[in-house]
Amino acid sequence: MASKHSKKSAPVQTVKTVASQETEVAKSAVTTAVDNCDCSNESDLFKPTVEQFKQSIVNHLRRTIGTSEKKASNLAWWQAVVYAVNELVFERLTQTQATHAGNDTRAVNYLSAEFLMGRLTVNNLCNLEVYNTCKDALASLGVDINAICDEEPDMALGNGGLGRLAACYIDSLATLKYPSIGYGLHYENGLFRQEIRGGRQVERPDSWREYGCPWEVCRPESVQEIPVGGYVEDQVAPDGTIHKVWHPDHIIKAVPWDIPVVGFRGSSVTVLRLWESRANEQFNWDVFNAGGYVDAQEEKAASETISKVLYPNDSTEAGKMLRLTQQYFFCAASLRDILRRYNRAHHHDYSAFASKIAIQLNDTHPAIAVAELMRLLLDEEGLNWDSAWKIVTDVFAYTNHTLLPEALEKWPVYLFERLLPRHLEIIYEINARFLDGEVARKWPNDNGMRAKLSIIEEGPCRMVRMAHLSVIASRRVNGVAEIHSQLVREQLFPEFAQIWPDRFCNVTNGVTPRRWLLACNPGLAELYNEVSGKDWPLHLDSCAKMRPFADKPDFQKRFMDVKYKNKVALAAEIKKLCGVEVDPHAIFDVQVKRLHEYKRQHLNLLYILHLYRELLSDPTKTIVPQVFIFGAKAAPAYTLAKDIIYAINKIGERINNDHRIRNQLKVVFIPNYRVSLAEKIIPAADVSEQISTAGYEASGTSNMKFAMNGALTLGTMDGANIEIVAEAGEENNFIFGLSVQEVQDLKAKGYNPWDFYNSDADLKAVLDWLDTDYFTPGQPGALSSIKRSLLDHGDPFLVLADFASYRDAHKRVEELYKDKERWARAAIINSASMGKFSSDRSIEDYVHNIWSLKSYDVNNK
Ligand code: 26W
Repeated sequence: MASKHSKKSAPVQTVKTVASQETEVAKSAVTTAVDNCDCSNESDLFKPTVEQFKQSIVNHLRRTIGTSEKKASNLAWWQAVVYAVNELVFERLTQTQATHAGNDTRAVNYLSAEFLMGRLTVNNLCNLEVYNTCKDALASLGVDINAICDEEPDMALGNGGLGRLAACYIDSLATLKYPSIGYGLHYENGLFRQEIRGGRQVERPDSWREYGCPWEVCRPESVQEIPVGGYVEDQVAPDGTIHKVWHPDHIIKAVPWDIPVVGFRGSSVTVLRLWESRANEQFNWDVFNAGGYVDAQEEKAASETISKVLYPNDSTEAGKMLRLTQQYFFCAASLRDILRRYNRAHHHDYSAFASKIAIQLNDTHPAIAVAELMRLLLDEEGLNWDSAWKIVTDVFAYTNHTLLPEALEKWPVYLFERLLPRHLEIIYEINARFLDGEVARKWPNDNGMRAKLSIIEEGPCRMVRMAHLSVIASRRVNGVAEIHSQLVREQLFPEFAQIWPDRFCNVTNGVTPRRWLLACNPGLAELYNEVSGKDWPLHLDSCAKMRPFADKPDFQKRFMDVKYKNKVALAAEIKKLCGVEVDPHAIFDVQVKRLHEYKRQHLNLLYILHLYRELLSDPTKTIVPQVFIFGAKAAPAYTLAKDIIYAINKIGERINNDHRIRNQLKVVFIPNYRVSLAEKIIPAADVSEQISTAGYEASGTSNMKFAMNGALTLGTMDGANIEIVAEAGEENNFIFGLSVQEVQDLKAKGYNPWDFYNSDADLKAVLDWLDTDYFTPGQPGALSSIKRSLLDHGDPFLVLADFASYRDAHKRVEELYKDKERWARAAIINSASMGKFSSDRSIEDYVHNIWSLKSYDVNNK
């Protein structure tokens, strides 16, 4: 791959030409909201003219990629555009880093095993306010910007909510000009690509950088060496003190790849640094010389396996050595990088460390960083325990993203013994001091309490509880929505909250309005430009200015026209991807998210069966036409989740081809749901299905994206749904089902799903239908596992208990949709009420309650 900064390519001129910029914008035939932000003169960022941008693209096409305008494929055009954009981004990156270095700033280091970035081109063009410039430049070359942007593979380096949240937070950190860096893993294969064959999910590898990723830049000067395995030796010093010396049996090379993320209007650039594992050639050389050529190659392969693939589980812990190695590998590399930068200014004087550095643990996946920082400070920097522990407990903070017991990470002690013997010793010491200190003081001689709070879970296979390690080492522990944070404090960690009441707090999640409104829904963004002014992507609260328009018929029409156009575009996409014809006048009812029993896609499916049955029982019956749209990946080993995908596809097939129901009902499963698809689906949704069992969805973030884009929420009182309807009004949404308290009471009392099955004839009929071969001709029982889970296996997520209430809520949806004005009004109010859910607000909460950062205007000199 050619270098990013080809010396031969003429850089675009760094002269500000606001006037010529405006002329170019005026020339544009179609002006969208994205286009419009090009001509803002809010920032002092350099913006090229159309001619300059065109020159830059052509130069890169010819001189960086080595092709010509005539021969270039869409992929080549896309790469050339990225190189042209990168000239602007790198300029700003240099300015950002100079500003931060000059001020010896305090920074947050966001450690996350996942960053679900999606595509970057439109987002970066938009944030730099050169989307229109680029579009016109390409048009003058006879190239359609949409076609080439569609060439970009998604960076799917995450499973779902937690990974996408990290990506939104990087965007907000850059936009709000906070010194920050994201650290993660440079997976060669991101989340699997999903194909649907015969209705079933098939996982294919996702090689997102097979042909190179032009956004990333390798930084060989910051390579780190990471030790693993081996044993610990106790060395007695002449003064009698014992020094721990770790003799690792492997060294792995950590190679950093940087992806610069530019904030809105180029405010600042935050780097995402992803570590790739490589064999340490120097180390292998000895084996090689000793005649072990093949052994050396094997060792090379093993080292390079570490960053090969993202684990596709989003709730069950794999318990695999490789996953623990991944976690340790990226944390160790990141901490060395942090220490190296700190020491450049502070020369191994650690007294200012905690005032300069905050480290955020995105769930427990990076929790091993706690032990690794202790080890670096004790063994390599020579600090004593108390000083090192003080630093550690001052810098770390931990975000919990799930209460599911099977998702709480525990690692077998024997894995630690083999991989991280010194870290295990440190964890034992942290644990002993905690149990003999805080725990003994609060609950003297209480062995039950010691066992309960210990980092080590005793049993036939002793385990390290990563959540306990995280809580003990962190100055703040936060949940991701009010209700979730309350459950974290009261039910997950009640004793820890008794010891440290001030440690627990809430930061409700948010999403970036730049990607999830401005870039993905230009039609609606244009309306916001009109009513709220062009700064709304920076101050989402100002969208409330749209609320008074909710009652105005002509505005309602414009709002719903935007929605309709988005639905037409999605209908075309559905035709292309699923071969199914859907009517854009129908209700687009959407459930897109990972497939999990607690998210209850099967509750949705039971309602669809109910509706289908109603239509079949009365062939003259007319309903509001409805399209049920699903998108979901299942963890490859999660059999029931995969069966639910199969059921959606088979039931959809039968319904979509049943002429008796006169196209009033359609069911589509869009394969390979990912960020770039979400950007097309969400703006076209009428109804947002957020139907988790109350108490199980920590927050949800698509619920915010849907509401922002004018969908009405059909949901339970769970996660951030509660806060969303508090902002937008319960009367403008469809709330149903048991509350968190009611779920817990019912479970405590003893829930029996058969009671619901036996007392609701409609529910019984749809469940029994699953045992027939109606949807899987010749294969009776092919869908029975769903019924079995709901009856024989006790329906752990109370699907049957919520069915009737869900069915009623759907009827309310249908009723309201018939009243075009009232629907439009509710849609507008939802969209206009989402100010709170900008990730900028979340980041400000982190900054004020956890990180204590200052923002810096980037000096453009
Ligand atoms: C150990 C395997 C594993 C992998 C990932 C367990 C758990 C996870 C994540 C914590 C799952 C996840 O993405 N959680 C989601 O985080 C979002 C961002 O905070 C929330 O909005 C979702 O409610 C939560 O399910």
